[in-house]
Amino acid sequence: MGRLIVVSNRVATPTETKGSAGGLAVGVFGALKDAGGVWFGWSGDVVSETVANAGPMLEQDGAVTFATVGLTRKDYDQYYRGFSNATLWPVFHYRNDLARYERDEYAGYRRVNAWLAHKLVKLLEPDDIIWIHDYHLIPFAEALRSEGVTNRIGFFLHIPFPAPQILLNIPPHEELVKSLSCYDLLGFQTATDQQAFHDYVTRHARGTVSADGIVEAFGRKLRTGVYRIGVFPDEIAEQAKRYESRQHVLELKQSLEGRKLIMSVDRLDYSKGLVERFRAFELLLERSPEWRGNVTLVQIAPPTRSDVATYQKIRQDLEYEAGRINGRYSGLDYTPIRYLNQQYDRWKLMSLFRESQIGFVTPLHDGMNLVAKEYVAAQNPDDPGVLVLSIFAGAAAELSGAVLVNPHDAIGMCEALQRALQMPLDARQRRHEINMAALREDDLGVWRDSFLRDLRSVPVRRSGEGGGHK
Ligand code: GDG
Repeated sequence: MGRLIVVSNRVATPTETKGSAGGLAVGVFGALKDAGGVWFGWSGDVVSETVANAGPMLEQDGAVTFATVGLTRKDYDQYYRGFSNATLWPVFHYRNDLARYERDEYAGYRRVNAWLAHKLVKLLEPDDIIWIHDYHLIPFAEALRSEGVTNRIGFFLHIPFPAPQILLNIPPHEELVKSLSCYDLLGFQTATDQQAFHDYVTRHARGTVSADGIVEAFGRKLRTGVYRIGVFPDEIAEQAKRYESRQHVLELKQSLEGRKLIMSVDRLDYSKGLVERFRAFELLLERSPEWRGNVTLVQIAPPTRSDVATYQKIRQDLEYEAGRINGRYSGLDYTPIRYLNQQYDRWKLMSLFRESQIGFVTPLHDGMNLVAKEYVAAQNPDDPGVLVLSIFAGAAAELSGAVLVNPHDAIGMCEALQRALQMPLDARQRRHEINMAALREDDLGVWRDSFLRDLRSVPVRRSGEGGGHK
């Protein structure tokens, strides 16, 4: 079995993969350790051209090499802050209104992909299989192919793939899909995302899709599949329980003075539906006076991409909403929304989930949403909380024990909260069991192993088949 090469925009550090890192780092690192290989990507640093060109920096940890490069300011602005996060991210999350398109940023995006691919080529061996992650790296395989690489290359998209009519908003949409066709295997979070890609291929690229998911487009043949990313539920359950008697949990309990707790955790991102969520909570206090003073919403939202203008705006909007609602409903000893703009330790978060009666997860669009899965896994099976989940999270297709809501329907979300707050124990336990069974069936190991198994089974290209489009 050949080595595994993982490429993602950011690379976890060896320490992060061992501590309480999030799902992806743990899942991917497990596979790397088993097969041996390289994890390649951006270090997260913005550096001078000389330093960038000197990379990659190599760090060895057992059979795994961490290979990272720095980006110059221009590359960072065009590839990361520009085309990835101000064009692809909003459009793929159906927020064309927040997207911009600049030709030079797109050129920078392709240039950085080609440059990164060129750096990786030197580290490759003939039997390696290559697994590329996410929207920052769509043209990566095309760049590798044009350097003559014939290894098997797979791509997993962590975010939604938009319906064709939405994708058309990005002027070079055809080039992007053509680039995707250079992979051997394309993985999506849900059947809806896979279908959207197939629809583009058949309606806009004169391609074909066979019943078993083989796509022919732009003179290439590739396979597509659905691989639902998951968590390791039993590990989360164990850690959440272990942390429940720690100081921070006791302090929180004491400060709640017997009030019910609703927990939300998201990166501070406009796709997560935070403003809509706050307004639904406000409606609960407005329409159900009996809950005033008796329920608290804790929203943890660590800032991300804070140098992208749309992220500064969502931060302001949310601060305004939290202030307004708290101004309206606070008492001398009661603050309805505790809004925390900071990062917390992973296991601490899981133990807070375990203390709460509701996990309120309401993205407007989300590839999967791991928080929803973590919330379920962290519950005490003897007295589980209820997950109130948006129908627009990929996780909604699996977690049929959740109370599903449409985040655009404030009254509907408010009614779901009322229902969840009053749900009897037997109904909560039934829902929890259904959700836990789904998490165990499709855990993080299944996601990783099934993708890699399918990628390994793709017929290998003959040399000469590597370059460009036929
Ligand atoms: C993308 C897709 C897809 C959050 N705050 C803290 C913290 N987190 C952790 C959560 C969770 C992770 O970050 C967030 O994952 P999500 O899946 O919810 O969302 P994205 O970051 O948007 O991830 C998404 C995912 O990729 C995987 O494919 O599901 O749809 O958008 O694990 O717990 N972790 C710590 N402190 C925090 O304050 N330690």
